[in-house]
Amino acid sequence: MSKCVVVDTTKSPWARLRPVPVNAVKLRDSFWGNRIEVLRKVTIPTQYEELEGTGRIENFRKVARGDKDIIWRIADDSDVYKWVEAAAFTLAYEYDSNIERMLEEVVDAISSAQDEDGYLFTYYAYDKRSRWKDLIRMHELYCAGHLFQAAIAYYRATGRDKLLNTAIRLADHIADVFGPDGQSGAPGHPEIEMALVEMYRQTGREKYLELARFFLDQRGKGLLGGDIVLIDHKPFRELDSMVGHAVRAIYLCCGATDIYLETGDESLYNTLERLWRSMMKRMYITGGVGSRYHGEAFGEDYELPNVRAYAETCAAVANVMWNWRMLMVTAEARFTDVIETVIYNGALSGISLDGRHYFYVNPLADRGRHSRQEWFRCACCPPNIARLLASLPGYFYSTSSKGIWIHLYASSTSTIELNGRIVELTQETKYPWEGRVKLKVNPEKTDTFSLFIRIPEWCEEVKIIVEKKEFKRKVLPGSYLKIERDWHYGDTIEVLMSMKPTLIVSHPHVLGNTDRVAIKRGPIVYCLEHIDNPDFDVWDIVIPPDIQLKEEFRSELLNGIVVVRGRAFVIDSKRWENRLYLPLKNMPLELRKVEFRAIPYYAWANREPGPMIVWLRSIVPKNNP
Ligand code: FUB
Ligand code: ZN
Repeated sequence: MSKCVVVDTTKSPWARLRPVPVNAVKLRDSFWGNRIEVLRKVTIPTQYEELEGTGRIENFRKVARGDKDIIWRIADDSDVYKWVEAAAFTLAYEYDSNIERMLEEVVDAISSAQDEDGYLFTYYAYDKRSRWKDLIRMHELYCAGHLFQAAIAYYRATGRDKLLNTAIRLADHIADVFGPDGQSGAPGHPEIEMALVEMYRQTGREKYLELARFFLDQRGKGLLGGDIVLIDHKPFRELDSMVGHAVRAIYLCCGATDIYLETGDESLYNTLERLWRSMMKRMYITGGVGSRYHGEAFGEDYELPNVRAYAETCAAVANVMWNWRMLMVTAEARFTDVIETVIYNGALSGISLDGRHYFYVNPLADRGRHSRQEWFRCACCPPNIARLLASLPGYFYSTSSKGIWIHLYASSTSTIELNGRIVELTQETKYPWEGRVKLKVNPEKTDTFSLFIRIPEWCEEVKIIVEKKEFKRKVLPGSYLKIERDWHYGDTIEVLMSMKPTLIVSHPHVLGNTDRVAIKRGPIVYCLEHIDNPDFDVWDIVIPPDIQLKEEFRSELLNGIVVVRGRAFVIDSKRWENRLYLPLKNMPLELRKVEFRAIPYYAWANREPGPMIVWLRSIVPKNNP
């Protein structure tokens, strides 16, 4: 099997880090290991059934047969492509004949629908005159991008080039249509930019990189109506804040980062840095982004409503993809911190524990009406979270000429190629429930290199023991600690990260979180759900700031979680009776004492419906003037 990497920066001149393939990392833990098992056994097959059941795969076959009774939806092809990408990574990770069979069927269906000139988009299969005309609304270029990514993943996973040849024919067709000597225009929904760069990496054809750059530079000229939601109000390099449709904006940044990785265009990187800093003021504690329902868009700085949080699952997935690319450029841990936050919280909440129900939007407070669905009419999120989970093993490590970079923690065995030699690296840990990680380094033969160990930003105290001796250098949270030495077969390192429940407060301008705290333990954000706290309304809770939080691992609950418990108060909202407002002097002051239990946010809505809340009212400290 070839090296099934997610983003191939192996030869990218401006990449500090190189990828480690998905199939080089074997997760043996009960957190991600189980998730990937459920993905293989449940998610991939049930999504396949949905794609068949809703006619999305059949659409391709109908086009091949000349059957005009197809379903007209502008993004349906992309759902199939994202599923192919997810299934391909799943297959690369662990062989499964069922998945291989499904994949082959779907690949045949897709390829059979391609026109002689390379065009492929079922919506316009019979309407040649409309092709490439409505770039604002139509998803032709977006779907093409997803096809490219699917084809590359399938090729890297299986070595089979059928879909890659289909992708090449489509990419060539698009390159014939668009460009400085052809049609102008930019995709209403970015995606193709990063996919074209990956096509360039896969095939070596420079015209794909040029085309990606062309599409990026077409924005801001009013070709998409100058619409801010479509990020067409300014040229990319002049953007100073993250605005517009969140998935579109972040995919665009992924493409721009990919172009930077290949070209070193500083003006792009400066913009990306500005946009990333802006996004850090527009991101939920869960790593969710795109807070507005209207336009599925970013809000202003600190505009982060909790009940009406949009925070689409696709935007969380995109957030991981962009931060990964920024990490490849810089090797800076601030990007990995975001990745970790998103994968354990705002993205993971998008899929149920049973692997077959999904959230499209991810609120941070709810009255019990929001529930995961088996599918959606616009079904972008299910296959998107599937492709992220399927490729996750490829996010654990990177290499550079200096050594191996450890980004994420989970019990695992990995085989990593470093400067032409093999290093086997194992992790033993109960992460994310415990902060102790034991690393074993097994180089093929004794070798000098560095291990770059990520110390998460949430970790206030850390101790590192290398071969039973404490490592004395100062270790900063939110950084990579470099340990350079001669590594011998069997050398061990222990990373002891203190992990305790912590109360977090927001920037005061996040108005919805005024005088509220959230509970975080390690990378995991917590919430209160009614089912664990049946004696009171969880929206009524009041947390004393000096609360003693207790933690307890419960193997039988929600596939095994650490529950955080504590004693707090509740303010009785029933005392407002039917009124919305009360004079302050009439506000009920007597607070009832309660014991509460909090669970990880990602695991909410997996049992019976009921109110849920992340940001908990807290008592304002008394020492104010
Ligand atoms: O338009 C395709 C997808 O549907 C977008 O990426 C999502 O935000 C949803 O609008
Ligand atoms: Zn989505």
